[in-house]
Amino acid sequence: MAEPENQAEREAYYAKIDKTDMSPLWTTTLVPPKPKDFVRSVPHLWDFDNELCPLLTEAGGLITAKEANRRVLSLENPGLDKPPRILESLYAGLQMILPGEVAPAHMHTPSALRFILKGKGAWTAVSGEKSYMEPGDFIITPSMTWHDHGHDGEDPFFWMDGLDIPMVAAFGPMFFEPYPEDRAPESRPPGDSLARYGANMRPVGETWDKPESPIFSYPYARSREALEELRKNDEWDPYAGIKLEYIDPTTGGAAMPTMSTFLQLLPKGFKTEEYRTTENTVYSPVEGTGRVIAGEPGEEKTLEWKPRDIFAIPCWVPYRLEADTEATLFSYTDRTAQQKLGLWREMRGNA
Ligand code: 1HN
Repeated sequence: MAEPENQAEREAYYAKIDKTDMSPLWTTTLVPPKPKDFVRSVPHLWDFDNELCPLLTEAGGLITAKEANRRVLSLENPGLDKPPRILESLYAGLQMILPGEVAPAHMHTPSALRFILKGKGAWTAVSGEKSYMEPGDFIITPSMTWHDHGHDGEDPFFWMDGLDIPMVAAFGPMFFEPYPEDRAPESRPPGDSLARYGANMRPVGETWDKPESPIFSYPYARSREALEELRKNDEWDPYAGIKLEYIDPTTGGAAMPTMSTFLQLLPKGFKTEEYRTTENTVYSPVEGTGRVIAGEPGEEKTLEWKPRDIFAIPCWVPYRLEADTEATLFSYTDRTAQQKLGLWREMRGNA
């Protein structure tokens, strides 16, 4: 492009405006044409057996859960700066609690989910209801609900924490409150919420008007059984295998207002067709091994996965999943938030 004849004047103007609290829109690209010109996070995998577990186990010898408040390693996407985020809109961490420890009660505005990876005998209490956690269970800790964790078992216990911290941070309403004691009082017996709302029924005379599901623990055994039943007569979706979403039974929508969660089954040897979505997606395989091939044509990355690994697929990055053995994968995304804001899109294949 030819230099304008008033170039020197323009530069003097830019130097002047640079000293103010303004900037010219025409010299910046605030709204590029495609997510790939804007999204900085990259597809990435954290290996549980070789990386996450040994490093968090080491932290177990250095600091107690109580002293740390939460003994968590935050997963930092290599494409993003601090504060730690696994993807633009999502936080992920790996937490470990040791036998006899307590992670003291607190609450905060970010919504949290836990996906249980390994161990036996640990429990969490949410809104006064205690629940023992099993590998594969999906548990929610809604915004501003008291929660504490403990461990009556014998071996280290691990889970993945998924939070909407970057979304809350974008708006500003970040609040955190510790409970004055280690444990918040138990006000309901274990199993209460699942009995009230988890049997395709609801208590007559009770209304539920909160923006999250009244069920806070979704046991793996039930979700896995549903997938097993469906494989008998359902078609395999070429883009997802058989995939179910965890829902709030009072609305049919996502279990939490900002994050959507899923469990999917891929049979041995299954290869999904290429798919992309604006959703930021975090996967954790539960059963089986395979790989994900993610990236724009010519820039694809192959990430090999196995149970308890955690991998992240950014907004609008095309990807395919391959299962070497029968596999189940848990995932959480910002789909429901994007849908509420009218932003969500998907693309199956190239159309
Ligand atoms: C938190 O409160 C928990 O309650 C886990 O277990 C991870 C990461 C960032 C901020 C708060 C928990 C967290 C967290």
